[in-house]
Amino acid sequence: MCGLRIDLEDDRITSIKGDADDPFSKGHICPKGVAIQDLHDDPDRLRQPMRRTASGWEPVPWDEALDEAARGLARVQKEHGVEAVGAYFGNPTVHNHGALLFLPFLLRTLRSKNRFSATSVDQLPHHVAAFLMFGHGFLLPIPDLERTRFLLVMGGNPLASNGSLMSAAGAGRLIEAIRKRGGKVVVVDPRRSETADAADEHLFIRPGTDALFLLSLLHELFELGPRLGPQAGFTDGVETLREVARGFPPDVTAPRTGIEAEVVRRIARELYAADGGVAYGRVGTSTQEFGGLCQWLLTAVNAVSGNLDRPGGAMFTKAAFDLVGGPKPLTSRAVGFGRWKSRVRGLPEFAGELPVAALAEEILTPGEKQIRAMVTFAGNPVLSTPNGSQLDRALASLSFMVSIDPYVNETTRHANLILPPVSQLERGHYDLAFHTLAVRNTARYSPPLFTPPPGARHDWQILLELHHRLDVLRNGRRLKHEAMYRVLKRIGPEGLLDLGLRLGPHGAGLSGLGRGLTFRRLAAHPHGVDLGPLEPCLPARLATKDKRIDLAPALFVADVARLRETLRAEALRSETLREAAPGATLSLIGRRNVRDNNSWMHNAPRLMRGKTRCTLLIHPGDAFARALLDGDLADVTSRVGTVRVPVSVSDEMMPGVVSLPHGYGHARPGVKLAVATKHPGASVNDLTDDQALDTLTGNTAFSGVPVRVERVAAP
Ligand SMILES: Nc1nc2c(c(=O)[nH]1)N[C@H]1C(S)=C(S)[C@@H](COP(=O)(O)OP(=O)(O)OC[C@H]3O[C@@H](n4cnc5c(=O)[nH]c(N)nc54)[C@H](O)[C@@H]3O)O[C@H]1N2
Ligand SMILES: Nc1nc2c(c(=O)[nH]1)N[C@H]1C(S)=C(S)[C@@H](COP(=O)(O)OP(=O)(O)OC[C@H]3O[C@@H](n4cnc5c(=O)[nH]c(N)nc54)[C@H](O)[C@@H]3O)O[C@H]1N2
Ligand SMILES: [Mo]
Repeated sequence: MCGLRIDLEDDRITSIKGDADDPFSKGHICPKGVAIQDLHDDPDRLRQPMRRTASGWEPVPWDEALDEAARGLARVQKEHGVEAVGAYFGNPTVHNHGALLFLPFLLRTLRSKNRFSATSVDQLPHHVAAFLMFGHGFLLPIPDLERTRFLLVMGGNPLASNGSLMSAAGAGRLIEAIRKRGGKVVVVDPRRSETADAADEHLFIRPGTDALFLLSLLHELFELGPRLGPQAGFTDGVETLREVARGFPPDVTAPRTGIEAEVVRRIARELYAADGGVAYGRVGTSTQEFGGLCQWLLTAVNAVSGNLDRPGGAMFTKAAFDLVGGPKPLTSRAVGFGRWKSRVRGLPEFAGELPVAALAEEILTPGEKQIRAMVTFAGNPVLSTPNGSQLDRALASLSFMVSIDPYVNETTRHANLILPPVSQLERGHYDLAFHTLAVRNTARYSPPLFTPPPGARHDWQILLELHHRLDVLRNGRRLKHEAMYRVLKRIGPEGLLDLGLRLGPHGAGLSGLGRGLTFRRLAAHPHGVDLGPLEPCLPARLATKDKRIDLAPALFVADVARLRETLRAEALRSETLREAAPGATLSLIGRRNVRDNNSWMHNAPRLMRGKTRCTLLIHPGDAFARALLDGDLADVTSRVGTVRVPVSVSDEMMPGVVSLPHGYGHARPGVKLAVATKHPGASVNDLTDDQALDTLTGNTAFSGVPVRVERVAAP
């Protein structure tokens, strides 16, 4: 989302800077933006399809590779049924408009219900809450960062992440601006993060207890008197919500959360009194045992304090390409929840996907509909999903696997075929997803910087070709399909982008006669166009059938009983989490650093200079109790495994809580990442538990894994 200004001499990049004329990012850039050139130049980046053989990888011509991939998948489906092929798509899919627009075609021809993505190790609870309350998984309320006067951040570290589900550029600058205009920023986090350091106030909270804190906040807001404003006329469930919150006064929750009752009351009063305030919760409040409840309650807090759909509060975007209200097939997949369940554990589907925590068992457990082949697209689930070692073993047992990815990494090393797309600088870029989640309405199309080498394929072309070949293998050549395929092949993602922009809320219409946006008009503004601040839009924008908001969806209200159990002294953890490793008295959480990007940019030399970042942060008291000094090696053990990492002793951690970043663990055999394997680190997901879930939504609970930490004696 940050505009880049890239200077070239001939075909050589001489500098990459933040684009000062970009209306969204205004010159901001982070180290990953500069490192984009390392990706393009990376000698380890695959430039042609590769086939795994007994004697190593060999290059394959494109047509042969695509035929072989389609035949392999079709064969498994013919022998074992459509569900025998599973699919996983990872995070970079949403940073790639070609992939987002063409992946649905492949998924539709695969016809398998065994679809998984990074959503269920990330923001699934946000989607479920938005779906149940507003009628569409993508109607996500976004903090109006530019105008708010009170920002409560829970489980997010925008100074490292640049803001997530509130895409911002230079989150530090925006947070500083809140304080400069007399506003206040409070961060609730088991770690005093970079964002906490930049805030007015930081409160430690025990991992996984945010829903209790939020219920107490609601309890206090109801004491102050709910204030729905214009929404009162189209909002249901306020009284039910009041009843639910009644059971959680701050005095009852304080001993569990670690946040004193008096502080909760004060925060409620401050939010209530602010002229535009917002409670915002991200990864830390969604990748936990009560992630669904957290996302519901965050929105409830904003609604009851009068801050939903109000400037300075939690608002909805009006993106130029509208993923919610636009025409099919340009809108996001049809949403629905729990229409089918995973085979082994019975976990619910959302928007056509199953929780990825169930992927390994779906491969490893014999039976009808067992997954025997996989397609992975832009994902590295071996490092990014819980109990990654188990998934590693599962992938090794498949009879066929195709990965669409530029690298041979921890996941793709198991593929029979790797189909690599062109580099990030060889394709155009429009932020289909992130414009929809941004703190300001803007639009920008960045043209490709370099022409791809002859014969290279874009992600969308690979997806379209696989779709077409599978379709032909299954159905033979059909005129209607053939015609569609030819049109798509010709217009590509830029053609679909043009349609979406024309038909969007700022569009010129199909005729193009209006003054609004078309692809050409947008492309004529390479810095991007400003479409203004977030604007109130309810009830018109609601996607519920009755155009009403449900503040107390029955599924969430019922799930509160599960939360209540955690208030009992003897049931501090759920059944699954309680069978921890013996002596596991510390609680493990994750973290992000501005120089990392999940698991896959560790091969960029620019990002890997300096000290190792894969360290276990531990409070001085907890270190003392284990005779650990800064820099010592420790073994960290959970129910599912042990990793060995250096410790960093720091009072930025809450006592009893330790933190390890995700995305490391590159020492696995066969990984072809020359730089990353020199800084391998350990994978936190060899500790996180595939059985620890938010059982309501199916999202993985990364936060609060019980672990034992022991010093490794010097040899
Ligand atoms: N413990 C713990 N685990 C976590 C998290 C956490 O906070 N803690 N965070 C979770 C979150 S939020 C997420 S989103 C997931 C991410 O999980 P994943 O999406 O599975 O993992 P990434 O590390 O993003 O891997 C991206 C892959 O895409 C490839 N790639 C990059 N660009 C492109 C492209 O343009 N086209 C194609 N075809 N491939 C490309 C890379 O080579 C890499 O293999 O991790 C999750 N895992
Ligand atoms: N530099 C960089 N930027 C990124 C990414 C990256 O890998 N690197 N990944 C991108 C992706 S895919 C995503 S989804 C976003 C995520 O964006 P953020 O949500 O901002 O991600 P984190 O920095 O992981 O922040 C999570 C915070 O939650 C805290 N936390 C952990 N457990 C709990 C808990 O139980 N309760 C509370 N209240 N807090 C808790 C952690 O200490 C941490 O400070 O970032 C995106 N941006
Ligand atoms: Mo993510």
